[in-house]
Formats: sequence, structure tokens, C-alpha cells
Amino acid sequence: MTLVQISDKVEEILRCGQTVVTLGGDHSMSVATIHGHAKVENDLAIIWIDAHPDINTPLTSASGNIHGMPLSFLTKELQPYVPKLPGFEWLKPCISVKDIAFIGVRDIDKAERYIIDKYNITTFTMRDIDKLGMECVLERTIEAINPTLNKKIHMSFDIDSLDPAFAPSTGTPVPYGLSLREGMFLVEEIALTNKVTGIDLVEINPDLGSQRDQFTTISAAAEVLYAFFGKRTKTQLPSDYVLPKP
Ligand SMILES: [Mn+2]
Repeated sequence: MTLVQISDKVEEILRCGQTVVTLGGDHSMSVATIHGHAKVENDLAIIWIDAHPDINTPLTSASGNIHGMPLSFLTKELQPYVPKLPGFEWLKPCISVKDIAFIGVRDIDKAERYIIDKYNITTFTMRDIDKLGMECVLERTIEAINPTLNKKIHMSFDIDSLDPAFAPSTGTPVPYGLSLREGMFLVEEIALTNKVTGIDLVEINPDLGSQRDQFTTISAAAEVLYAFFGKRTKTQLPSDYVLPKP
């Protein structure tokens, strides 16, 4: 599927009143999913859970990988810095720096640091998470980008936000990341806002690492999704349950 097709498909599913989950694949996919989401919800909050802020421009990216730039293509304020690329004419910048929050970042390029500081983009590094705890981080995130919860939320979850111990099969692993349980708790709490209509789960690459690595990574990704969709570690008791007597 091309990015335009993904954008159109996301729009189509949302217009039917459904929540869209897209699995990747590389994070450049989010250019399309957020674009499609924003066509339906013109005021959208973005929670970007990732080791990397992915907000390089084509002129600042050292790697030249589009998967490190999706947010620069989408963000209105950055358009003076983003050259018009052939094949991307369909892409209309649709989000604002004030609508983005980064959680779990720990590998930030120079230009990204500059952009985050210049536009004061809400950012919680691993150190902030250690210090504040995840519950407080999410509270502050919502306070910053969606204080009255009047906007729908797009949750973009890069599996490399997790520590490589939990998600080794990914293209750009960065040490000292979220534990799997921290990641699950974060998405459980985000789900409880009842505002999420778009989810990306990306950078899962089963071609990388040993068979064990692949299994670990895919299981972690599944747990993150299950956690979002309501699987809790607390046992649900049927209403007619009675404790057996001898
Ligand atoms: Mn990443």
C-alpha cells in the first residue's frame, strides 16, 4: 500500500465510526495515518511514544531515512524548513507543535533538540519518567496537549520506546528504555481517556535478531495492544461467582 492509500483507508474506516489500528513497518507510515486521521478530526492530539522524536527535516536528517522525519512533514510550523518532495504533493500539513507530546525519548538529534526547544514541544524523556512516574507523565501530557479532552487522540507507539530487552527485533534499538510493564501501563491509561481513535504500532521487524528475539518482540507488541484494549492483570469476577464450600 502507498502512503496515499493508507491515508485514504484510515479516513474511510474512521468515517464508519471505527478506531483504526495500523501495524508496521516503519514509522514513516504515520505520515499517512495521522494525515488520514486529521482529515476526519481537524483538531487532533498526538501522543508519540518512541525512543526518537522523529522530527528531523529532510535537510537535517543524518541518515536520510524518512522514518526519522514523519512529524516534520505533518507539522504546520515546520513547513518553511521542509522542501517540497516529489510524490508528496497530496500531503497537507495538518498538526501543530502544540498538539504533539513525546514520551520515552532518549536519542534526540541536534536539529530535533533545536525544534523541541524552539517550539516548546511537550517532551518526557526516560529521565522524566523515572523522576515523575508514568501516571504523572501522562497527566501532564494530557494537561499540555488536550486539557479539556475535547480532541481525539492519535497514539503512535514505536516498539523501540521499549527497552531492547523487551523489543530487540527493531531497526534502531536504544538502550535504557521503558519496561514492558511501563509501556502497558501507559497505554492502559491512555485508553482510559476514551479519546483514542487512531493507533500506530510500528518498527516491529521480525527479520532482525534471533528467533527468540523475534518472539520476544512480537509478544511485547501483542501485550501492548491487549493492554490498550482492556486486558488487565486483575482477574474479572463473574457476577454469579461464589466461593466453593466443602
Ligand atoms: Mn523510534
